[in-house]
Amino acid sequence: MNLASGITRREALRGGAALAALAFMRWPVSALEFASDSERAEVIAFADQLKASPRLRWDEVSEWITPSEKLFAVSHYGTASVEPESFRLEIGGLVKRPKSLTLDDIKARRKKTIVATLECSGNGSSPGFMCAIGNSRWSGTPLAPLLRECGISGRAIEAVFYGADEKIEKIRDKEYLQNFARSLSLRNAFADDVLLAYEMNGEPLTKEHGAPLRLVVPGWFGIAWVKWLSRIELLDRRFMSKYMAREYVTIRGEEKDGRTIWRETSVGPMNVKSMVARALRLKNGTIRFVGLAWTDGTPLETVEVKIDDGPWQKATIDKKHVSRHAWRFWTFDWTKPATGEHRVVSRATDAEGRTQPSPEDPDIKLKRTYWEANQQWPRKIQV
Ligand SMILES: Nc1nc2c(c(=O)[nH]1)N[C@H]1C(S)=C(S)[C@@H](COP(=O)(O)O)O[C@H]1N2
Ligand SMILES: [Mo]
Repeated sequence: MNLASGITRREALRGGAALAALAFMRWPVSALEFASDSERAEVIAFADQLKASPRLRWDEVSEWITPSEKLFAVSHYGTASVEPESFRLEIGGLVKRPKSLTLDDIKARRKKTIVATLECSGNGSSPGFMCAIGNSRWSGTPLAPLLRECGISGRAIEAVFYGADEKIEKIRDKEYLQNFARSLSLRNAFADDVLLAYEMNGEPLTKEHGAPLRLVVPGWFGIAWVKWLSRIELLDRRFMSKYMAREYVTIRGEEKDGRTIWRETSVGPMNVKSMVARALRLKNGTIRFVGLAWTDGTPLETVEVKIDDGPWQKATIDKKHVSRHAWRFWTFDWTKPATGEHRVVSRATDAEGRTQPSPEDPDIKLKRTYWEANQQWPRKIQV
């Protein structure tokens, strides 16, 4: 069987460094990826209609690394133009040694490359908002050592990341020019693999994805990955911008002692999630479902598939495991499909025992804003 990237299982088992190197390459793919020549598959279109991002559709996802031109983009204040020559990253606020860095200063620092899945927190919230997700190779310099060099005051609790994009926003009835901005607690900002990134998939960042510099926060929803990064400010209190505290907030209820307690939180780490991406009919009549699963960086434990009202059955997760922040492909073979219309759904569980909820789960039923949507997504198929 061909796996995510087109390598056969035998090749995959040779493993090791060669595998890691292979995983970074791109393969030309056919629509029949995930089935061998002898299995000779054909794609079965799902009967449900999902409007996807104009760049990517679930049934087209066949590469582990999303081709750069297929990655979605979300820019709330339009696309900022930042000249690399005049670019400066200012680090200030509660630091003993403020800094102003050129792009060359940043590129001269230790370079690190990671593979991480970028997902908009609205992804999968409705049939009209799908595939705002992709898996990319990000290169840049780690944030933590740079912050340490600035000598952070013991009073600081947060780092605020400002983009160069700006807009006039109304706050309590008055208008203010605002830069797009999000904060992370120091604990989250110091996490391994948080990068000041200047490359995506081995190429300089494009303008729409945040050139010349963006924040990469593996395991966090896209809103935290500030593009056109221009300033970092250390604060001794919680930062409350529009995209921290008024938009991108999740309102969730919890039933307790006969009443509902509503909790409003800022969008944060990603949730364990999976999706049935496509269906292949093999020559022997088996229907092979191919899907994806991802987490906040917690190891993925299982993916299970349920057909109609049948039991949950374990899918086979692709062995390729180059990065804990990257999505993983999985497959499930339905060996005796009956003709007619069927419903197929997947659910992922992480190593902490957190399972992707069904749409009827209180976790989703009592969620009143659309962000952080990780409900199971049933697909319809006509056999
Ligand atoms: N400066 C800035 N950064 C931003 C945004 C923005 O509007 N301005 N949008 C955020 C959102 S909501 C998402 S989902 C990701 C999308 O990243 P991409 O456009 O590179 O795909 O960028 C985030 N970073
Ligand atoms: Mo987003």
